[in-house]
Amino acid sequence: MDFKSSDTITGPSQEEALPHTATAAVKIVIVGGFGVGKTTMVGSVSEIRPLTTEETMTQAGIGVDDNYGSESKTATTVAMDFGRISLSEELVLYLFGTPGQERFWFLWNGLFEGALGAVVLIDTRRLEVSFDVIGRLEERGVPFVVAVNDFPDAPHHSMDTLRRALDLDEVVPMVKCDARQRASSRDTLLTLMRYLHSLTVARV
Ligand SMILES: Nc1nc2c(ncn2[C@@H]2O[C@H](COP(=O)(O)OP(=O)(O)OP(=O)(O)O)[C@@H](O)[C@H]2O)c(=O)[nH]1
Ligand SMILES: [Mg+2]
Repeated sequence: MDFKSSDTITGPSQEEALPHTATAAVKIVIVGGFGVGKTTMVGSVSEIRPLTTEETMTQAGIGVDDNYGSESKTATTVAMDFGRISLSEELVLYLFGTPGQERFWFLWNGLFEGALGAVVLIDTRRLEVSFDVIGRLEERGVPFVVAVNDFPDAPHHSMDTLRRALDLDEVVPMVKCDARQRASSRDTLLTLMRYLHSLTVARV
């Protein structure tokens, strides 16, 4: 069989190669209900071209899938998002975004496997879609931070009100976040890493 040079699998580009100084790799999951911005966050913050598994939302999903915001949203994640970010020369985070549509939630357990922590994205217009996600993380003992996405027509609530509505423990960090902005997504991940560190220190 002929093997054309164009078929050759090439390695990662210079920017995409893992820094040789990296000594610690951590798996983080980005979770939340349908359309809260998980794929957007992985894409905005990843230093490698993110892997996405988005499929077009069609009329076949009517009555089955959540179609909130479907006027502007045309695709939904059907398996996972994957990206990578180096937070320092030594520390690399591997990011896994979960699918938001309920019929793909069975994939969550696999995606949570081995995760050190999670970012829960919430949309204040639809807090109820976050309850299941938070419940599952608590069940599995995966520590998480809550990032409140600022959607244009979303009602404004204080962090205290949101904390009560979500029944969050007072130690769980809450931050505002614009998943479209790299700096904001990065700050959210730094908050998570600081929180994970504080939990480790508290345990010693
Ligand atoms: N205003 C605002 N819009 C956002 C933000 N994050 C995401 N969006 C928009 O919200 C829409 C949905 O974002 P996605 O990233 O596809 O959401 P998702 O959570 O991956 O959706 P599913 O995979 O279908 O559950 C997109 O049009 C984004 O541009 C944010 O922080 N602020
Ligand atoms: Mg998605």
